[in-house]
Amino acid sequence: MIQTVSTTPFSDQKPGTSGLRKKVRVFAQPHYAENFIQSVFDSLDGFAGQTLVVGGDGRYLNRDVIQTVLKMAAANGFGRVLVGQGGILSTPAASHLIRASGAFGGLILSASHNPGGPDEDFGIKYNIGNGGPAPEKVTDAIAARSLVIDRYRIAEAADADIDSLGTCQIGDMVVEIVDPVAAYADLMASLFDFDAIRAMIAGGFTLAFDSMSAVTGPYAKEIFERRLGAPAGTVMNGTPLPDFGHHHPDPNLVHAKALYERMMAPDGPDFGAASDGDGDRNLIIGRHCYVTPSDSLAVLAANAHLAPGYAQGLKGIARSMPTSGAADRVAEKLGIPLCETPTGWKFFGNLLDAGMATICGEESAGTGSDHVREKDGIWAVLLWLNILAARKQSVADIMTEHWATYGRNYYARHDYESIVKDKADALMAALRGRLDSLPGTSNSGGAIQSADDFAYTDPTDQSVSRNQGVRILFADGSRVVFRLSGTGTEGATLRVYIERYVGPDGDLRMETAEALAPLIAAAQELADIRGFTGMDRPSVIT
Ligand code: VG1
Ligand code: CO
Repeated sequence: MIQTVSTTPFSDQKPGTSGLRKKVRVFAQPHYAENFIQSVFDSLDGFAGQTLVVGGDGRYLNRDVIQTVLKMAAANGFGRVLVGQGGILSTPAASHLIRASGAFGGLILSASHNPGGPDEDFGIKYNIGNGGPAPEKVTDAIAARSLVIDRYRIAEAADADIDSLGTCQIGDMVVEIVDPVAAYADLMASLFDFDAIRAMIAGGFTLAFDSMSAVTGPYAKEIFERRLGAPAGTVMNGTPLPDFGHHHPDPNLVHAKALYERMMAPDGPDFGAASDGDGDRNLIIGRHCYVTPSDSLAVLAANAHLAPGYAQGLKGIARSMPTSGAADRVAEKLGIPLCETPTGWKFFGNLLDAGMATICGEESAGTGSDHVREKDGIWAVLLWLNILAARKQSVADIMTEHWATYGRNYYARHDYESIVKDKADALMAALRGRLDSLPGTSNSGGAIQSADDFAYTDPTDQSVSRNQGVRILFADGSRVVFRLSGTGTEGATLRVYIERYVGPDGDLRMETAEALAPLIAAAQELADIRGFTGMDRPSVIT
């Protein structure tokens, strides 16, 4: 029995950088999730009888919303839904499943690196048939629909058993519960030299992987412990919990501090890594050697040919605008194109589909390739391990050699969290108002060469995205970038990205904070962060 339920619109359902993210209490309002899901379906064409993929990172509400999605998908005419067993699918595994099954698209239930639990965050993201996040034309259509929606369709049916592999029916629609890990692990085995990594581990190489009580636990145990032979216990916090054990599943030096301290200990492991709530981000730390995400992208691109899946070389590299230029120097040396996109993985999909890039990355600890259409935390860790096994060097030695070859992009991101939204908007408006007058002036950071608000034209479909972040470029190649986060659920977060390049002959051994001090002062002078926000220092530095 299909019910058509009358509803009224919510005014706050415009997807952000990566889907719709809200507090659980917002999502738990009557009709809230249903309105959004129906707005997604109403924005799509031609899915009757087709396959939809559904899964999430296991956070609070995941199981409930999966049942809602199943009943609404049946009522809206999908032919089949594939669900990860237990409702679990990491974001990259969902991307792979969409591609491998020829699905029409997928709904990924996650607020990614945001905390979970009854008082924390939930999210829903729609991915298209290439396995990647819906592009802006689709998310804009969803947002527009959400503002006028007046009904949704839902099947009256019992909850499906999502914990047992196998199939069941809701009306005419087949629900298939699939193993969330196996196909993904097979894909990884097809890209990397598992024998070499296994031999390295058997030879005494030690690693630690922190799943942060989020979705990668089952994937990491299968891949690192079972298939690659790392000892039990290599994977820490390996059981997905609805509240991530009260931790913030963001793999940075603040929230993955325990791993960092272990890696800096005298007898720490050779290699440490962590992933985020939904498994698309990665943190890489060698023994006594933290690798910034922007540097990690550059090292992975420079060495990818050492892994079987990339032996034929890269077609191109893509990075988001705020990500450091370290990858640009690798692209230059390899003689391949470098694309600069706005923040968010949805901008990489077209480039990957068109064969214009093989590897992509963001400064926010996301790296991935054309094997799926999402960033992929475990993939990045495996590529690092493959490179370490092939080069037989430590992470620290690889970084030293990399900087000696390409120079070093000193880099940091300063986040100012929980700012009152109006004040954050006023800060950005003031900055934008001064863009024309800044070039030719000087401040603590040096002489400003140019200043703009980043706009991007997609080279494959010519779609234009404006207002993607204010860039202040200095004459010596240094930069300061300002933008507001599009993934938060409370107030506003100002992100300030600071970068300074030092060539191979320069001082490559500075502390990052010291190398960036003049630019950090310049950011304060340019944006009057203290004046607008009342904050003396950032909440998080990555
Ligand atoms: C942040 C990051 C961005 C990333 C996005 C989704 O967006 O800066 O690089 O793609 O999160 O990552 P924003 O708008 O808050 O800066 V995830 O792992 O939370 O899906
Ligand atoms: Co994520």
